[in-house]
Amino acid sequence: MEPAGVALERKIIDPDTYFDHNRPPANLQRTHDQVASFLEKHKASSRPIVLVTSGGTTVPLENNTVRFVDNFSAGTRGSASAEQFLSLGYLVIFLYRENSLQPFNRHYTHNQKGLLDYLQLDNGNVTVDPAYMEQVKSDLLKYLSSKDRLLQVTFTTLSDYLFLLREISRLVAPLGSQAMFYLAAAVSDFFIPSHSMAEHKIQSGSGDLTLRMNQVPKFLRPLVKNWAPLCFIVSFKLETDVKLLEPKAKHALEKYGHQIVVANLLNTRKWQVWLVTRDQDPCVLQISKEDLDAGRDIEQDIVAELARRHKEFMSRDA
Ligand code: PAZ
Repeated sequence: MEPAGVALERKIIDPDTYFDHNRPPANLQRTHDQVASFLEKHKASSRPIVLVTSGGTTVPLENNTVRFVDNFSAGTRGSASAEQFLSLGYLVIFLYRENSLQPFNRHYTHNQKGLLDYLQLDNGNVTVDPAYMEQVKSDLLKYLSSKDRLLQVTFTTLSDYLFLLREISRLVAPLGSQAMFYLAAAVSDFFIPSHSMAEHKIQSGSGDLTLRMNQVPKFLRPLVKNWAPLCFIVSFKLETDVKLLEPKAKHALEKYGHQIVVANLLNTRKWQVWLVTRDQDPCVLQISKEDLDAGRDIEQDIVAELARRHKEFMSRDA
């Protein structure tokens, strides 16, 4: 049965034509230049590189956007993973939803405590509260020692994300197996094309609102086949029904031909994931409740395992 108020139209839009009919984001050219100079700066380093995508996408309901459809993703997975990749020596391009969590800073911008809660006034000088000194020092050291290898790029809407993903993929693609794509962003499956959208704020005077949304083209296909065919590509699959998780992850691998799907469930994603490949049984990674409560991130294990597999992938190519 269709969800109330939402009419699903079975019309698949070709990924290639998507870009002809939607507006590019204002930061597209700037991002191109920043990524190109980041790659140039680190050209001689021979470090592996990863593009981490993070956070949810918004889907506007009006061209002059007042309202939009969004999703739950806070960017925890992506930002924690970016930190782990940096600690393993990777160059990281972090493509994240504006105002979602960022590597290192995420520890000071979450709901329970903000930056000011870590500070105190000491005879008119601002200092770190001694209770948090060790933590702040450790986060600051990690940040300072890796920020040169981190490039952050923001998106807000689904369309921004897709344009930026294509642009960055094409720039990174020449690095071949040395580059990993870690596609943790929660990208909307449905959208309203610009030409079918209301131009101005939808008025409430005419009663209930019925939305007709198109299916977002599957961009993993052109990414794997055309934009970055030689790179190591890790996609993510989120479900709420455990029965669907493995079959859908396997189906994606068969259909797109990339290397790994990280599968997770909405309610257990912070402590359990499955790494799914085409020809092996899924590998379960999980951490205990005690570790989770003590602040350990499962991303440490996910990234360590993926980096190991990426190394094997690179060595096959050597
Ligand atoms: O951002 P977050 O830490 O709250 O959630 C992470 C996640 C569940 C969005 C990610 O692990 C994921 O599964 N991304 C892909 C979602 C999907 O399009 O199926």
